[in-house]
Amino acid sequence: MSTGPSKDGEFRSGFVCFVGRPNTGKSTLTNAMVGQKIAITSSRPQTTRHTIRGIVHRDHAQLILVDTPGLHRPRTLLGQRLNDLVRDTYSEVDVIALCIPADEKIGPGDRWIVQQVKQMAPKNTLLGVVTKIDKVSRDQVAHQLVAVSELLGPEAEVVPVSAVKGEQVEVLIDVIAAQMPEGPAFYPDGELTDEPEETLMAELIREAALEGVRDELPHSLAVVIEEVLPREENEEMLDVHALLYVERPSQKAIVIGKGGSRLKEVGTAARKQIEHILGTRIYLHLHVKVAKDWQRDPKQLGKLGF
Ligand SMILES: Nc1nc2c(ncn2[C@@H]2O[C@H](COP(=O)(O)OP(=O)(O)OP(=O)(O)O)[C@@H](O)[C@H]2O)c(=O)[nH]1
Ligand SMILES: [Mg+2]
Repeated sequence: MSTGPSKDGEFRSGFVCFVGRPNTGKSTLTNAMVGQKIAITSSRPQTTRHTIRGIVHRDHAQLILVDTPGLHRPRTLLGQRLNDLVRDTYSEVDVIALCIPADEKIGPGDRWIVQQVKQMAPKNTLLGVVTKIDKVSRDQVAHQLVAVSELLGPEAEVVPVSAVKGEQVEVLIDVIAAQMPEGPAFYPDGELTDEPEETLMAELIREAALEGVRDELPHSLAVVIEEVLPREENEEMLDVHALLYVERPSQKAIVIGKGGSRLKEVGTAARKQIEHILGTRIYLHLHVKVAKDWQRDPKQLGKLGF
């Protein structure tokens, strides 16, 4: 039996899924709770494209966080597949945490998500999370707490957090832990995610490539790791070959930049992050390819893993 702050002294473990509109801070919060970057984030909506599991270890509990793509009315086949993916995860979790930023009015998008959650997962515990509280005044936070509480109904708890400032993150962990069933840990101590290394690498490259690009280009970007090979002359060092897919030749030009300058910056930024996570030095080879309208093409989506 574990000695922790839970009232009954029992170890608790389970799954919590973060849902919400795009750009509401789900992935940033996941990273803050795990204590390491396992999910990429950006100021562009729809950054996350697959469910990512992060693991939070405490004396009295283990939480498996499931970060999901932002939910929205789909415009492309990709959008539709992402929504389906989020709905599929409802059935696998104990708690569904709806993220709503403190600095944005509750809108039809949020109401639509609540309706979906209540319909698809009527038995799950629903929790409200007011994110980004560092962006507004205390009064505004209080106001948003009331609004979210009204949206979810009286039985749901609502917790305010700032993932960027680390405020209330531990409180949120305790609140979620208290709602988990008693049970043993699912993952060994120290394991922070079940993301394969290749996926992490591809995501960190995509994050670096998203930086500073505008309009529709973020949605058109996909990254695939083609090959990872140890260097012949130095086995400690890895050669990583990655392909960046875009949808149009004009986008290819933007990603590469004048004389390859942008792609070089992307490579440098991504390499540093990847080396930090893997603890290995790498040589990153980036190539850009056009896959016309891949977001709408079932065959291409399959090839890219959607
Ligand atoms: N000031 C502030 N900004 C935040 C906070 N949390 C997230 N952000 C910012 O909000 C933006 C979106 O964050 P993400 O974590 O990528 O949002 P998401 O909900 O995962 O987005 P999708 O994956 O697209 O659904 C980024 O620019 C973050 O830096 C916070 O606590 N405070
Ligand atoms: Mg995300």
